[in-house]
Amino acid sequence: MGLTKAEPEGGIEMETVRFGLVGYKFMGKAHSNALARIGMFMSPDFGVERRVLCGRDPKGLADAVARFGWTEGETDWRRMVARDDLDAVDITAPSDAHAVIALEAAAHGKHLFCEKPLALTLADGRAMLEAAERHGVRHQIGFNFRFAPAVQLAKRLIDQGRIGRIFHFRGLYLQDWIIDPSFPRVWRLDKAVAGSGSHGDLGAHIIDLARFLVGEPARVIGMNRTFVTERPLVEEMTGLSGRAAADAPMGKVEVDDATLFLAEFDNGALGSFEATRFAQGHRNAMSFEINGSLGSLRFDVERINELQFFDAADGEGTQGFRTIQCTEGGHPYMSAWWPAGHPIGYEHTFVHELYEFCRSIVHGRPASPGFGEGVACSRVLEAVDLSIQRKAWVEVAGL
Ligand code: SOE
Repeated sequence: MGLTKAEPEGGIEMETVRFGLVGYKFMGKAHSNALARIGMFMSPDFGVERRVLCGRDPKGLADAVARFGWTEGETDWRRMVARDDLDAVDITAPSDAHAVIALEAAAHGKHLFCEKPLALTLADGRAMLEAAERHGVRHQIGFNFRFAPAVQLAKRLIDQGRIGRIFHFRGLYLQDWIIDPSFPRVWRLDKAVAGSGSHGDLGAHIIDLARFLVGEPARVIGMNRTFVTERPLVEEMTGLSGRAAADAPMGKVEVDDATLFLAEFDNGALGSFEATRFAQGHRNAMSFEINGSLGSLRFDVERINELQFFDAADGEGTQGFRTIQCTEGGHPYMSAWWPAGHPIGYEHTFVHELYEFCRSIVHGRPASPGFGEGVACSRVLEAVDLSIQRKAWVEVAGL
């Protein structure tokens, strides 16, 4: 699958990755912004083109095409993925559409980027991975927090052995946007569309970070709760907001509002995971702490530029968690942005992940994290669900 050769600019031929994007709400906006920033900040040896934006509502789509800088709008994703003037398809549609779009786009030889969770089921995720591999296309899943420089530093310190043998991983993803029972049943609360609630939407991120930084959860046991079991059916929704008519009919909520679980990792470390949308006061608080024999690390997305590091090698009287500002040129991606000390934010993690995805396409190498990481995450998600049903530990490897 060749890439277009843009018109030589000053005699330098650039390859251009031409994107189709499915979805223009919250994640579609984040991805549109990211694709627009790559050329300006990441100084790539390739171009990135926002060619076709796809969405169901013609009016909303036309507005998004204009505001997010896309060349065209398309209401039929099947027509879009069949186009021969696209190299990559980026899927930010609700989770129930991930597999069907990815399978068809792969069959048309399109490189694939897909938001998390990979699919509604482990089986669908496996089918997406198999199709991408069979059709020889690059594939990457949107675990964007891996691309925060502070998380990359945590990975580097762990790989260097700076915190030694790991005993604990503690992951939290706390939100509170649906604590009001009158908040309507948007797609993230509809089991048929989202598959799960906080578990797949938020838990997926902390599971992925645990796998990225600590190891493989080998066995898990969990519990969950749906605190509000019915909500007004939604008229119109966007991202995390929604509006329901005063006399809207009510619909059952069958997804989890909170899921907590324990894990034993393959390397003997212990893990605790909490994903909830009912943590009053926490709008989007994702954090983790890792404790080892030689030190500890703490990360909190609300302080996304910082990594807290406790180094047991520090002398008596000088020990304590130090705060490392990961805003200097030596930290991954930071030299692309601003001078030392100027912080970046949540949206920059999307720029970094999509930049790496484009590089994998242009340089012909596997993208990371690939769909295989999404499948591994889905195995943990499903093992936890099984453990809740069985009220017993479940071995992840068996799935
Ligand atoms: C909604 O809970 C959401 O947008 C998630 O879907 C994202 O993955 C997370 O980063 C922010 O919150």
